[in-house]
Amino acid sequence: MVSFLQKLQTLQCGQKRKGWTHIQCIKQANPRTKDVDNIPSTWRAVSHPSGLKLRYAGKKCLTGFIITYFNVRGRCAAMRMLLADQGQTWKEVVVSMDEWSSGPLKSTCVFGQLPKFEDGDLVLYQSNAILRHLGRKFSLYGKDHRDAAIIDMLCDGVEDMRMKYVTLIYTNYENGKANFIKELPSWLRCFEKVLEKNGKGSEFIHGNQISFVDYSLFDVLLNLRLLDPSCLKEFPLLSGYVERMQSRPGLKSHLESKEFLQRPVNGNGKQ
Ligand code: 6SG
Repeated sequence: MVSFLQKLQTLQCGQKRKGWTHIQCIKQANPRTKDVDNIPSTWRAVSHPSGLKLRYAGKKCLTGFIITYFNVRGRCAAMRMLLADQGQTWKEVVVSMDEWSSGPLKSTCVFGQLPKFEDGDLVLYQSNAILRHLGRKFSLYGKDHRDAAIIDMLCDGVEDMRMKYVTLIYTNYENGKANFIKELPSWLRCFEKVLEKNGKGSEFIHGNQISFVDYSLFDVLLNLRLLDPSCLKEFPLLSGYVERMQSRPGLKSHLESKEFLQRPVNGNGKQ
């Protein structure tokens, strides 16, 4: 039997509706309306003979980028920021928790996890690999191999900080939050020092041009600031860095978009 998701994938690759930036689908017969409530009113609803109800956003996507993920910022926030800031459009395939736990998608994912990222016929998993791919594609990987090595090192440092945050959010929020906030400055200080050594913090995290790791660092810093609004106060360079990043026109309009604002930060409602 053709599953719900397989039907969606067929449709998404099909001729008629190819190329829209956002797709969200619901089973017509499913009485749950939760997913539907989050869809902006500008979306168009289309009934399909397959029994699916599909909604399309009104913007065409010409790039072939498709992000398949849950309805959260989570591990896709940085790649979405990168794409928006680089003037790219992309398509979102939103996977509901029910679909993930009962459908076949998980078994098709290389590591049994999302996000999945498609760039035409290239299919990638692992959020940092996706960021690196976009870094190479849009020249966001420094000017030479030495820069690339340092950017990789910084990416791993951001990943360590992100994992601490993710572990707190998903496994120990109530009991661990106070201690996490207490230890946070020791992590942030590392990045403050990196900025200090790079043009006294007036530029990006490495060199004088933006790299893919800037989007990841910026995303984690925004999350940490949500968790503890005063966490950047003792770090003037990081505070200035966040201000500069969020004033970039492409990022500013992304951060002000309904798609960004309405998407929960994490999958369990904690932030
Ligand atoms: C979770 O961990 O959203 N992928 C997640 N979870 C589902 O079955 N190293 C890679 C990478 O960088 C990590 C991938 C990441 O790409 S992201 C995944 O696939 C699984 O493992 C965090 C996130 N969580 C929300 C979520 C939806 C369904 C399962 C997790 C909410 C939480 C638990 C149920 C509902 Fe839930």
